[in-house]
Amino acid sequence: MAGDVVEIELKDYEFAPVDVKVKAKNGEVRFLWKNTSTHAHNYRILKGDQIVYPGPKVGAKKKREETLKLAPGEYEVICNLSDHEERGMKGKLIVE
Ligand SMILES: [Cu+2]
Repeated sequence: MAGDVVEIELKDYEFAPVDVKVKAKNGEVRFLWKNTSTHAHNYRILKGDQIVYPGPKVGAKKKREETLKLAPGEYEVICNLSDHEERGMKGKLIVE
């Protein structure tokens, strides 16, 4: 993915894009989450059973921008609010 900021839309009930591949800069990745839906969502980053980033709630129609330290590798991402993961809010994050 080109650009300095990884932009991810939070929708009812999916991430767009679902899967993200990004090159870290100095071990960091800058994210911008845009919740365009009418429910709160989050973007929790997991490595196996470990929570790498808890993913604070992003309220309906709100944005959140944050820079995260992420080691290269493959991560799972979910929205862990309510039953959103089962509804389809999950994807992959690959950091190079
Ligand atoms: Cu959600």
